[in-house]
Amino acid sequence: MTPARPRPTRTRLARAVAWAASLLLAFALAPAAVFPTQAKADNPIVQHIYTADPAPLVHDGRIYLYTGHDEDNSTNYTMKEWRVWSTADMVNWTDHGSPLSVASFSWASANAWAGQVVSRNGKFYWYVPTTERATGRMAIGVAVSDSPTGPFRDALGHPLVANGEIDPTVFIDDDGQAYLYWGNPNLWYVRLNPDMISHSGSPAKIPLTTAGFGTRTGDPNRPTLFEEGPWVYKRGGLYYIVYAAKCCSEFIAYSTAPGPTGPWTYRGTIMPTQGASFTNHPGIVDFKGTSYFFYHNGALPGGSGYTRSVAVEKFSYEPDGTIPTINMTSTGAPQVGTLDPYIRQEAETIAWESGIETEPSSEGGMNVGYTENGDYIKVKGVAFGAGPSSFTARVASATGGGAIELRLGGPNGTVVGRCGVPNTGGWQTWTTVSCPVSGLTGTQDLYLRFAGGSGYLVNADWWRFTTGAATALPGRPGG
Ligand code: FUB
Repeated sequence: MTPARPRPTRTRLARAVAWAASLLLAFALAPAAVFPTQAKADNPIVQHIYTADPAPLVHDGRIYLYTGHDEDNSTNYTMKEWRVWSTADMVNWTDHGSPLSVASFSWASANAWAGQVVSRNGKFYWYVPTTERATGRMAIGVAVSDSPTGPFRDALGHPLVANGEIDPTVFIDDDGQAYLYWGNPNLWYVRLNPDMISHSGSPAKIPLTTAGFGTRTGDPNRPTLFEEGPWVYKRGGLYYIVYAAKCCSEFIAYSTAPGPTGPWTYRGTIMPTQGASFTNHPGIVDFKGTSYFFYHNGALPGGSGYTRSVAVEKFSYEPDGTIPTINMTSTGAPQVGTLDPYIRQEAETIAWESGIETEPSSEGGMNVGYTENGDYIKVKGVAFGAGPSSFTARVASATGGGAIELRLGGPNGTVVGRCGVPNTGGWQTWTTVSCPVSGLTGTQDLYLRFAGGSGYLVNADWWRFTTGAATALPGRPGG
């Protein structure tokens, strides 16, 4: 019998109902491209929780993606924590969990909204908007860590700036001067000191002129298109500010300037109003020679303006620096390189999944859990080369009787290996199992499918393949 173990997030039933509802809605209302075809999709990037407000950071050969987390059934920005994901290849994303939450700030009471991480002097600074308990108004806090995946701690014990406005972005110019920008309905900036946790001078408003930020009609209080979510960077001597425009629904627009504080010139739309979320939120980086645009929509089952999902598209600047129109897709960005199956890969490194959840592992990092019969993880572009002979995984189970099936061609495709998982004595009591594999050559998408009876089956922390003989380890080869 499966011990009582409530799922941390969506239940299978809730997902199924939401999925059916979203399909009906998709056919009735929306462009098909926004709703993923599961076999081919790489967008949205994360499928096991709702994510919002993407903020990418390139560091040491990976993109670290910082997001918010819309709680299941959120109906008004129910957001308690921030999350971190990373990738080396744009399609297989590792879940690093939540190293920062509202509770990390003793002075905050709610609302883990749109932030950004920047790196300086070997440290990582996470600027976030959250509600200040004392005033009930939004303020900007800053947390710091020695690692891009945390843990992060409140750097100040009080807000960095507090004027009731949101959505910080930080840009460090070539001369070393850092700027913090934020705002809704205004657009503010202040110079940060080299310590990145204090500022010099007082916050100033960037003039929101129609020449700089376009013309909004129908709202005399907001004559320009600037709404929220600024993202500032510099490319080829030109300063860019990309932002959510108009409300609601929002689209993504941008302006450029010869300097970090302007004067700004409105340059038009990047991403038109699309998707099932009335907000959108931009983040742009260059990675391994390609430019990427991150955004959010409501493309997951049950998705909406309060249950959003982050996604990514590749793009190229025009020769004059213009950003082209970018549309939401379910295919996402192409893979850059391949995944190496002969080194340890985290089980929570996922291109696409069905049914799984993740949770903090007692051995560090995260593990995959709450797996039931038929749940699967797809890992894309795995470079097997001449082929492995065995598969090894770090697993735990409080029930036993489950197995990890290795399949090619799809979650129900050809079985190339099957590793049985015994009852290890608990969901966080880990052991290593190995089993022989055959027929794995070249570069292939790999499906790790959880199989067994009813109830939860297997927790998985990491896996790898080897080319030598399978090591005799606990577990039952062939399951
Ligand atoms: O996620 C909460 C808020 O919604 C963000 O701060 C805004 O940018 C909008 O995406």
